[in-house]
Amino acid sequence: MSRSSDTLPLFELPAVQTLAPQALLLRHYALPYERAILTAIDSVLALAPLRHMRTPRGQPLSAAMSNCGALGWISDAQGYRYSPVDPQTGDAWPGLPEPLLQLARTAADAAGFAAFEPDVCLINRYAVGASMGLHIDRDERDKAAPIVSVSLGLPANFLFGGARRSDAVQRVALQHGDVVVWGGASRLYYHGVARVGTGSHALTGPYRFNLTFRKAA
Ligand code: MD3
Ligand code: FE
Repeated sequence: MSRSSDTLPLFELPAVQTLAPQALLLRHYALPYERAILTAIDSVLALAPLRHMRTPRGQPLSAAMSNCGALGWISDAQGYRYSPVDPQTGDAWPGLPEPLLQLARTAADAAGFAAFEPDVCLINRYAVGASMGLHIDRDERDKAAPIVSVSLGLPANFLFGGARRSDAVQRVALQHGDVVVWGGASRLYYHGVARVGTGSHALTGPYRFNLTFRKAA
């Protein structure tokens, strides 16, 4: 059967890309669940609104954040840490919605990390122009558990370095529905997000959302 080159691309990015040993990009993995995920995010944000946390030095973070799960990541004058309560309301963080939990477990499993049980989902919302500087996620007790990230809405260039701040950085375009599982050595690599470019997404408007599922306790 002949294949029409008007309608089909000659090359497609492979569905699974290895960014580093044990760092797997699952392209569009979350697409079938996009509406369920965004509905779950809305339900969380109704109880724990997005806010710009401040660094210990008092600078507001560029991305607005919230959390769901038994713990949530927070930053204030006291430092970076996980807290069982939302400091803004004094209440426990909203529970991790089942569709999000299932997505995180399934993606981790597909990347070779069986029995991933996250207790945190950090929600980052980037407006156009927002970014995240190079950093390492080191506030979690269990560094052997992977981190699962889900990108939604506007695309962004993800910056992925190495174990040292001076290591070369690769740029990876993360698109709506992309899931990345970060395990092994890559779990402790420097990473960040370049400024989000102008645009509007059909489901999220002028925003990029990123969910990171973590095992913090
Ligand atoms: C690689 N978020 O919340 S997700 C963060 O797009 C964070 O919002 C970015 O970095 C974002 O801490 C990047 C991809 C990601 C998340 C955690 C990682 C990559 C990672 C931890 C270790 C190595
Ligand atoms: Fe990070």
